[in-house]
Amino acid sequence: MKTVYTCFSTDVIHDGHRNIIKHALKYGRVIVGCLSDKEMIRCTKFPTKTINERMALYRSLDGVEEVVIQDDMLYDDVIERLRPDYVVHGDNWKNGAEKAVRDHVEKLIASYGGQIIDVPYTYSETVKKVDDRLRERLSMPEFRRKRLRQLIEMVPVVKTMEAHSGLTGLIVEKTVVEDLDGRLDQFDAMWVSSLCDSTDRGKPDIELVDMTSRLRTINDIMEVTTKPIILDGDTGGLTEHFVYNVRTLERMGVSAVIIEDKTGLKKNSLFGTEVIQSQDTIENFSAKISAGKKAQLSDDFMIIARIESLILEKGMEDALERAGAFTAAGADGIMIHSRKKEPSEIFEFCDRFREKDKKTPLVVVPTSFHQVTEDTFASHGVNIVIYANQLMRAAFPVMKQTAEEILKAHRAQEVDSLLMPFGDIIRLIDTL
Ligand code: SPV
Ligand code: MG
Repeated sequence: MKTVYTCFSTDVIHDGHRNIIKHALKYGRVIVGCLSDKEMIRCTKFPTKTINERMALYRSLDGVEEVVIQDDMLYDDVIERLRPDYVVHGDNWKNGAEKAVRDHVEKLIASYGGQIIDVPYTYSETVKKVDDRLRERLSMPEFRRKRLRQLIEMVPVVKTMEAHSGLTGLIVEKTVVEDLDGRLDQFDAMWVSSLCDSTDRGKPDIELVDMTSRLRTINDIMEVTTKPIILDGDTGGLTEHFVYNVRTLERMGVSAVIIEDKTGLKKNSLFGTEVIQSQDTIENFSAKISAGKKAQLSDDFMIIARIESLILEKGMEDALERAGAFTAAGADGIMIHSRKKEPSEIFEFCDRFREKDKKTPLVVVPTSFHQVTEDTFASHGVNIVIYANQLMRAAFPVMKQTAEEILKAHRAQEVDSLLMPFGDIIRLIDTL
């Protein structure tokens, strides 16, 4: 009897999947692969069911003999293990993002005489409705809020990109790339930066843009995305205000707020000691964290403590002491910041923190030490990497140059090659 293999990466079974199984059964015994969480996420499908629930779902389908875990979106692991005679897939993978995967699989199985069967993709109203409903569900507060904690467990590093508007939110939501081997990748979460949110309004990053305005930015982003949001909460403000804001953020479906242990008029950390910045005491800041945790209603929301000791040149011991104290006060994660180009103090902090604490999530913002890759951070125990301002900094120079060129030429033709064709912008924007 021949072996037929098909890989599923879905939480919901619809006619399209049943059709695949029906075709597969014509060729032999059917084994279904269940794509692992981390690979499903890289393929832009965030699982709303656990891997065990997905496997049970696939097992319950008529005609399925066995369900196995597929841990590589390129099929290397399962093909080596099972050497299927046939790999069955919807023919939509002949084009678009999955084409490289198909080419790779075809080459692998051809080496021992295996074959691909492309089944016509089921483009039906019900299939579309199931997909749309899943997406809508993911955008609901209760799903979005818990997604950050889930990601921390599921992926090696939560890749987080700043978004400061609906448009930049869409870019973070929808940008997918293929690496040299054809593996897809995408961002996991969004950072709503105080620096970018202020800059977008032409204002300095000194807590001048108030929470009401920040909430409007978050809402704009939420209306068009599903990925989890980490808010840059500056100092958290007065504890009496912070507790209200925690509840508001939770209710909206924000996953985490990061507050920094500074006090008084906040200045952006990248100024370091060039401007006057004062650090809060361990006692005060711990009390703020505890009050926030007490106010919180769900188990999903995270309050992450950001330590500014390295920025303010207070030393490694101070940073580590604060990390221990803030974790004891209830912080769900620690963000350590540095503005040095050289990453050794960040690595030392992470390594020494991890000697004592294996679990509490660690967050870094590599703006200055941008040469470090996510893998290297992960090897030092980092869980979340935030690219805090790159989209804003990318747009600004091009906008300025465009304005200058039009002024000089007294027409717009000269700048056209700098610009995205309008059709591409329109395609980025979803129509309901
Ligand atoms: C921000 O993005 O606003 C931050 C990170 O707080 S930093 O600008 O590096 O201080
Ligand atoms: Mg900030």
